[in-house]
Amino acid sequence: SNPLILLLGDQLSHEIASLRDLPEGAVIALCEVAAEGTYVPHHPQKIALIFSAMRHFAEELRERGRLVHYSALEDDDNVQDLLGEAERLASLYGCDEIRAVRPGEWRLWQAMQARATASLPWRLLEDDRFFSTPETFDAWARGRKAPRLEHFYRLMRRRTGLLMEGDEPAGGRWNFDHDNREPLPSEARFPAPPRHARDATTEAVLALVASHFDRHFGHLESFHWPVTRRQALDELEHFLEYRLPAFGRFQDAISDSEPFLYHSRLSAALNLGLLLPREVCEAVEREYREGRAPLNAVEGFIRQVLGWREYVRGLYWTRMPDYKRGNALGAERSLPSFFWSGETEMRCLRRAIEMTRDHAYAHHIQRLMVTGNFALLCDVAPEALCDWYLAVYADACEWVELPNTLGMVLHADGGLMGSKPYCASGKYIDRMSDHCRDCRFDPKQAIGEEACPFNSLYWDFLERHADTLSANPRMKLIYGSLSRMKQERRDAMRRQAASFLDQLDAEPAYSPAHSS
Ligand code: FAD
Ligand code: DLZ
Ligand code: SF4
Repeated sequence: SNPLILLLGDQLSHEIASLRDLPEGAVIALCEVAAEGTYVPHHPQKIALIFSAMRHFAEELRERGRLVHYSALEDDDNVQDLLGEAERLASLYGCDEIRAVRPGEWRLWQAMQARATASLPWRLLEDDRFFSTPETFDAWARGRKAPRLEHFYRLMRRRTGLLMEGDEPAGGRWNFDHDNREPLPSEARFPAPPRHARDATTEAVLALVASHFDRHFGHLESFHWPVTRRQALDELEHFLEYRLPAFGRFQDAISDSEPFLYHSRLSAALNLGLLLPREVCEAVEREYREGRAPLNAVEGFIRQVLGWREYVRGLYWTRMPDYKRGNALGAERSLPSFFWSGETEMRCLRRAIEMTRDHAYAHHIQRLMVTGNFALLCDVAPEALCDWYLAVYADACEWVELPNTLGMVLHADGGLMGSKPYCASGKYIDRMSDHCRDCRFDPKQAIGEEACPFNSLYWDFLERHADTLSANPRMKLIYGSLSRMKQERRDAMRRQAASFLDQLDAEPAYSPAHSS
C-alpha cells in the first residue's frame, strides 16, 4: 500500500505508532491549517509553539530520509482544514489510505471515523505513547461505582514498577501529599527557566503568528517554549537539577511575582510529544534512587504524570461525548470579561490572568484555586470556562483540559474527577500566596467595602448548592460551620455576594476576537 501518514501538531514523536513499519512510498503530512488555529482563539504562543515544533519535526523526518509534505499556513493550495487537507494530499500523491493516530480531541476522532470511504479509507491507530489506553482504562473503571484516582494510580504504580520495592511502594507509603502543602517561602529565589535560542524557523513562525492571530488574547514577547526534542530534553535536565528537589514542598504555593516556582514546565513538551511520559517518569525516579531528590518530590511528580494525566485521559475517552455536556451544578453565568483583560481589582485573579497572557502558562494551583475557584463560586457555565482554558494555555488539549476544568474545577461531572468541589475562601489564597498584601481587598473580612469577594461568594455558593452538596460526607464539616453561623450573618453574606454578582453581570459582555 501507499499510505499518507497524517501527523497532527501534538504527535511529534519519532516513536509514534503511525511512523512504524512504513512502506517505501509512504508520504508523511504535517499541515498548518486555519481551522485548528481558530476553533477557539488560542493564545499566540500556543500556536507559535505548535507551528515551530511541527516545522522542526518535519525537518528531522526529512533528515531521516522520509518523504514529507509540509502544508504551511500561507500555501495557496492549503484548504485550511485538517481532514480536507489530508485528503487533498492523498489524492495529490496517489495514496490509497490515510493513517493517523488517535488525535487528542474527540471532535477530530469522530470526524476521522465518519470520513472513511471505500476508495479512501482512514486507518486509525491507538496512541501508545501513554501508560494506559482508553481500553485498559475502561476495563479498570467498568463496574466501579466511583472511579478514584488513588486506586487507579496504585494500579499504575504496580503495573509499571515505578517507585516500587517489590510489591510495596517505595518509602512504605503511596502518597506524600501531606508533605507537599507548604505556603510560599518568604525569601525564596526561584531558578530562572532556561531560555532556548530562537532560530530562523521559530522567528519566521513568530512573525507569521503575529500577523495572522494578532487579535487573540496573549502576548508573544516572552516566547520561550522548547520547540525541538533537544530543547525539551534541556528543559527536563534543568528541572531535574534545579526544581525537582523542591517540587513537592511548594507544589501548592502561589506567588505574586513568579509564574513557575518549582514547577517542571514540561506539560507542553509532553503533550506535543517532544518528551514521552515514560522517559520523564524514569528520569525523575532515577533522581530519587540516586539520592538527588527526596521521595515526597519524586512521588508528587510521578503521581501527576502516571496518575492524574492518565486518569483524565481515560475519563475523557470513555465518557465523551456526554462528558462535555455535564453541568451538575446547573451553572449558567457567562465568563466575566476580565478573564480576557486581567482588569479586576482582585489581585490574585489579576496576576493569574496576566501571567497567562504573558506566558501562556499558569501553574496548577492558579488554574484550580484562583481562576477556577472563582468561576466555580460564580456559577460560570462549563462551556464558557472550558473554551477559555482550552484557548489560553500552551499545554491545552481537550483530552486533558476538559476533565480538569469541567470535572475538577466546576464539579460539573457530578463527582467523577473529585469527590468534592475544590471551593475555597480568601483565607486559603491568603495562606498559600503573597497576593493579598497588594490587594485592595482584605482576605480577613467577609462583609463591607473592603471585604475579599471570595469570602462571601464562598459561603453563598455553599448555601445555593446545599441541595446537591450538603449530603456529601466530605462536606459535612463545612456545612456544620455554615449551620452554626448566625442567620443575620448568613443574610449579610448573601447580600454581599449578590451585589458582587450583580456588578459582574452588569459589565459589558466580551468575547475575544476570532481572527480570520
Ligand atoms: P507540574 O506542576 O510540573 O506537573 C508535572 C506534570 O504533571 C505536568 O507537566 C503535567 O503533565 C502533569 N499534570 C499535573 N497536574 C495534572 C492534571 N491535573 N492533569 C493532567 N496532568 C497533570 N494540563 C495540561 O497538560 N493541559 C491542559 O490543558 C490543562 N488544563 C488544565 C485546566 C485546569 C482548569 C486545571 C485545574 C488544570 C489543567 N491542567 C492541564 C493540569 C495542570 O495544571 C498542568 O498540567 C500544569 O499546570 C502544567 O505545568 P507544569 O508542567 O509546570 O506542571
Ligand atoms: C492547536 C493546534 C493548532 C493551533 N494548529 C494546528 C495545526 O495547524 N495543525 C495541526 O495538525 N494541529 C494543530 N493544533 C493541534 C490540534 O488542534 C490537535 O492535534 C488537536 O486538537 C487534537 O489532538
Ligand atoms: Fe485575592 Fe481576596 Fe487576597 Fe485580594 S484579598 S488577593 S481578592 S484572596
